[in-house]
Amino acid sequence: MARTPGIGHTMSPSLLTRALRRIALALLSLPCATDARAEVTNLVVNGSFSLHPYDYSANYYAGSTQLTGWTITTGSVDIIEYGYNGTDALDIDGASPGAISQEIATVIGEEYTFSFAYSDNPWAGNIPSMSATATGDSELSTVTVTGPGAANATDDMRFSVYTTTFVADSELTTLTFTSLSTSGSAGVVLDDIQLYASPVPEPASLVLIGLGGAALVATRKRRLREAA
Ligand SMILES: [Ca+2]
Ligand SMILES: [Ca+2]
Repeated sequence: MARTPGIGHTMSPSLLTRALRRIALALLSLPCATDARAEVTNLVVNGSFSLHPYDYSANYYAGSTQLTGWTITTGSVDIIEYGYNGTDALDIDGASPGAISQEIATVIGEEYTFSFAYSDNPWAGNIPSMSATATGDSELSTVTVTGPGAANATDDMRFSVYTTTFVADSELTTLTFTSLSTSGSAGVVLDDIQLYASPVPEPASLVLIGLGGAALVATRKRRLREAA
């Protein structure tokens, strides 16, 4: 029966150890390999709308400071209980079409991943839409999303997730969500807004770092044995 060639048949253990050690040292010398993981924090305050006054019958109007983290810039918004993550999500049409924004500290030249979940208010009689923009010194990202219309229900909200990346060009980036409804009180429903520094290290890189680290330990142990 033919033997399946393995690593041990093609490379001596000491050569393998040296090769792994070189990979480990190269990976460990990359400044972003560990720093990026430490920075994977959602920079958006109250992106899941769990911090609100818990008054489901209220509409929050432009100028209100009741929606923690967010500025209501036009019209009004309200919270509904059919969220993507947790109970709560934002209806961008409160008693009338509204808009919200949040300013976030960013690092010029750094890439960010921006994402959010969206559906629409199941009582909407039309198919509402909303724009989402990220703006620094220039417009970094803009998209128009449209709810599923009559396809969804309170027990089946049919959320979609939009994700994009951009490179910050200012120390402050503003995320803005604006209803494109012309009237009405049932609009796009928004939840789970995230902005975080990217890229996240690939799992394969982490495995290699682990493998390289193991090789370093093995080398040190062998040296100790040889010295004894
Ligand atoms: Ca939520
Ligand atoms: Ca509403």
